[in-house]
Amino acid sequence: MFKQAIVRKIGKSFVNGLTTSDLGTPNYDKALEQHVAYVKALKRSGVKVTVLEMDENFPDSTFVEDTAVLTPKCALITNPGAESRNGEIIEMKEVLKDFHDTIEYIQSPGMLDGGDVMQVEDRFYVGLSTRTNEAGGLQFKEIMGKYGYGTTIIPLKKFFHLKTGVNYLGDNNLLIAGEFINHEAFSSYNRIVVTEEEEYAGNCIRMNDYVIIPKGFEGTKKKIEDVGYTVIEVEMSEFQKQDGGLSCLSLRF
Ligand code: CIR
Repeated sequence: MFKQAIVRKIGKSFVNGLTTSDLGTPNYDKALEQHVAYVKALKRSGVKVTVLEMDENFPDSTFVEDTAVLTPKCALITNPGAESRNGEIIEMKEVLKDFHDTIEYIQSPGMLDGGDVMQVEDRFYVGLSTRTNEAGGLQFKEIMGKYGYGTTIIPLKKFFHLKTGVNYLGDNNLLIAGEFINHEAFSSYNRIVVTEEEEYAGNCIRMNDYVIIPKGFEGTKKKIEDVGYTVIEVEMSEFQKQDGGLSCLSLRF
């Protein structure tokens, strides 16, 4: 059961953030509206949402998920692999002190983005990507091992982050796309397969009684509903332009 979420408002510099997509420049006002609707969806799922102020110095800082991994036992501050984003952890460290007494850190040369970390009950899956290196993955494994969590490390082939292509919905159900569909690490789960055309919808979040999904992906929506979940759709177009998935916009705990 999630009780809290942390998000960060979008600054005007958001439109100049990092991206590899060729979907064009985001519209700032539209992104603001979409962010408000995202927060509303989180609240509907029953969590208290802490909204941090925007930080114009960090265009990508609305993607708070990359800066931390939260568990009931500890909060872990990551070491984001993109240089322009690394400073985002400075403030996040202070924010998380209000929520957690036990704070752990990934340290250089280890690099790790929260988007590469998926939790399934007491196991983590950590993707090695352009943002998360092996040293970061191994540090993560050692730290979480102290708290009784297992870690499986998964080198990525194409996906940007691990959770770009695989997300746990609970009840042994994994929403899964692309290179992960036949990956042996995930073979024991009930796999809800996302087609290539709808790949962006591979990143959804289970929030208490709901699954929050990006709007406009009817096939994936139906598959999730068929398994028995109630879906809340949110427009994500302006975040997609900046390579941002739905999970990246919040820390949930
Ligand atoms: C970046 O390149 O870091 C941002 N433009 C997007 C981050 C997306 N985060 C995520 O998928 N967890």
